[in-house]
Amino acid sequence: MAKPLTDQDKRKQISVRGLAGVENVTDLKTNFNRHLHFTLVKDRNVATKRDYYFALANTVRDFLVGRWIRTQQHYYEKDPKRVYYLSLEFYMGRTLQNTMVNLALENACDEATYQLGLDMEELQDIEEDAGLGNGGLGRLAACFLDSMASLGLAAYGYGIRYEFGIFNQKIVDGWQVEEADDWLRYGNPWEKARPEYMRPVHYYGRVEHTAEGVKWVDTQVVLALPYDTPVPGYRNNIVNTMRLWSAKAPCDFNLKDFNVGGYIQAVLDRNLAENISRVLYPNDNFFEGKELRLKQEYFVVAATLQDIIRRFKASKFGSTEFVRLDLSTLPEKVAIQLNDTHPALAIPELMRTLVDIEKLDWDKAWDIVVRTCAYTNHTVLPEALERWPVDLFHNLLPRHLEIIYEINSRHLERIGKLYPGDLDRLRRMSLIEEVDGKKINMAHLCIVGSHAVNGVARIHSEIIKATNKTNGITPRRWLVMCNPGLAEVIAEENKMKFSAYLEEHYKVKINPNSMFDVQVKRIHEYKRQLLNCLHIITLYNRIKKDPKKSWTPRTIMIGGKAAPGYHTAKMIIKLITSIGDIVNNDPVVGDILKVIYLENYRVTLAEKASDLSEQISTAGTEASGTGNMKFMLNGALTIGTMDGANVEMAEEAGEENLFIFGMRVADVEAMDKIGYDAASYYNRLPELKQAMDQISGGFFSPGQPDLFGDLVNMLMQHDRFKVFADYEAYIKTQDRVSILYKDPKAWTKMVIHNIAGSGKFQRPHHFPVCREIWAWSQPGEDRRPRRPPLNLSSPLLLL
Ligand code: D6G
Repeated sequence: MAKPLTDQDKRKQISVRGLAGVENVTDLKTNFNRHLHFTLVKDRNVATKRDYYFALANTVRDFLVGRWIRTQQHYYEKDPKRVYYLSLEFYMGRTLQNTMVNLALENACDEATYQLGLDMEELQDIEEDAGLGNGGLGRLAACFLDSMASLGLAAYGYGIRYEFGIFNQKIVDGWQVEEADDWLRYGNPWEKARPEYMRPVHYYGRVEHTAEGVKWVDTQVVLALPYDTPVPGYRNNIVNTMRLWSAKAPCDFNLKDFNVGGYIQAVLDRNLAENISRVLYPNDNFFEGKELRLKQEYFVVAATLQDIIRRFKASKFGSTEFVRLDLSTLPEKVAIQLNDTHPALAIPELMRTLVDIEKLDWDKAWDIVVRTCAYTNHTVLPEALERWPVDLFHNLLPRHLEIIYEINSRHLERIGKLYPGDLDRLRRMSLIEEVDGKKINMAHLCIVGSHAVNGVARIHSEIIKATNKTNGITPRRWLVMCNPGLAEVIAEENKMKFSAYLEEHYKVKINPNSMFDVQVKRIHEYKRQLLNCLHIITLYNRIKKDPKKSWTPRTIMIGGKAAPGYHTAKMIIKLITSIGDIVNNDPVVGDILKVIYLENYRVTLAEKASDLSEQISTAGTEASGTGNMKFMLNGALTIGTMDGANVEMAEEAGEENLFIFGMRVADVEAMDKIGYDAASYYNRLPELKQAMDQISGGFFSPGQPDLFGDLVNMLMQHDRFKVFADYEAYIKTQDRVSILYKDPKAWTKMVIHNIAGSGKFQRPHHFPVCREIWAWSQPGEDRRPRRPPLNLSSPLLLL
């Protein structure tokens, strides 16, 4: 009889076929040890887990380098149209595993680390998330970069290299406490600084109209230093670039008026300039009109446009020395996509470049700008729309203000001709608003300055009457990486793993057979975590009344960050944790119901398991959502309103395979006309009344009975998002969910319909492999014939 295989024998049978052929595990080990020795300067006696992570990251990175260089050379040779995705946020999360997946290196690295006596998963866990985003908008930017590389598009992500990303959330006594996200503390093995591409960015100063044209003078200069991060496509040899700018004070910063004693202060003041890229504003769907934020928005735009034009001029039509001087073909070679209005200054900045520096006449320049730029709208919430006070602009960007005024006057002239005498229309469509002082409406600027405007889900596009581009997600990160067991429909396995994780990190015992009911997203009134709270309390009260009934056990998990200045959102977190304290410690309830707050929810924590996904925003408020798609793809069923991409999910999977409830957009609009009366629901629905009375009476905050007074007041008096109006339908639908969960066959059938229907949201659907880019199997080997050096330095913009 054959000897049974040992675990080690089994592991040796693992296919280690990588992108470049069968990867040599021995070589990987050699390279790992080489990096530990030469890059980290450690031996195995003193190396820490973090050193091993860095050694592995560097070993994997080596596989990117050749492909990265070659891809960029290829773009210069072929001169394709380039796509520039400008975004103030790129929520990348971790990079190591994604790189291994896209390069087909995962099995080989797993084997190599195993043979080195290390646990690859443990090493992966050491990597800090690159949390340079708040939520969906930033993660969408990251997913798009992956997808564009996978499609073989010559695409670039341009943004800011924030030294501090989204804060880390600690829950202390049930309250959110913020901690700075010092993600670069140990260094970032994935980025490469490119000081040779540094660009000046100007602020303040004044405008001179001279015979030779307009000059912006007496400005303060901050340098933008680029850091490049490789963006590999899925097994296609393409490696694109994400270029993030970091602020550097120039050497002479504040030293022009040098005097004795001023030197030390001037050096200390360099921090002021460098603060521009210090920290990500932690707001989601909320506009905070701070000067530093406007500086950030201009910073990324000014540096990026100089880089785009430099590259445009240096790109060649096959010859070695060609330099483009004529910018009229820019729209044929350059597409600039604005991720929300945050980089809207690209429009006046490109005008300034073309008119003031390149000396094009206004009309020609405007035609180029409009044909180059396109704008994605992400929200209809009025508090999220950027409206910059004219005074602030006048001080910081005086020339841009003039340009915006000129754009506006031509725009209004056109509208005036189209609709003679319609003054109200002129007021509505103007780029300058005059409520509470003069403000620039950045969405209007984007619409006027773009050839395409899109919303991010069909329903959203209908609301804003723009062309539609429904959001999508990258299945590599959101399926392959999060849920490898799915293919065999091993949801249980994931739940066991997640239970163990929760036990370890949250010190709560989870019943893995319970339904995992999850709502993870930013905490915001429109997303209605409060509706979820009311369901939890209702369930709790029902269980207390009849504990012996055969309940469907649930573990309800809520997670997400609240903007530090958003009081109501922080109170919502405190309410959830307070409900959890009562429910989780009630012996009558036992493990029928548990409520867990998932602390510090972020990209990495999103890559876990669930049964039920809560997408319960008021219809008409969630532009799209992408969390909804990720859950669908991973085998969770959705309970949701007809909002955002839920509408299209229901269409793809069949409405009967989602738990859709509540008001439609038309119902919400109709209710707005007659007025929403919270008290009528409170008086009519006894379970709602009981829940509200418990919150307001201090049942969940025994020491402080009026702790939630503001929340109660808001829900009863001025709830913009009409929580009570959907309460009854929500509870009834949750009851249907509980019943179905008891029938695993029927549940699984619905799950399969959902997974099968999720394809529409996956980007891309196919993976063209770029055969012209040589796939090097070994780092450092350049088997391609050398090409003549490119003249990249000549056409710099001198400002
Ligand atoms: C990335 C990859 C590197 C390339 C550099 C500059 O760092 O190979 O040389 O970008 O590319 P361009 O900015 O000139 O396109």
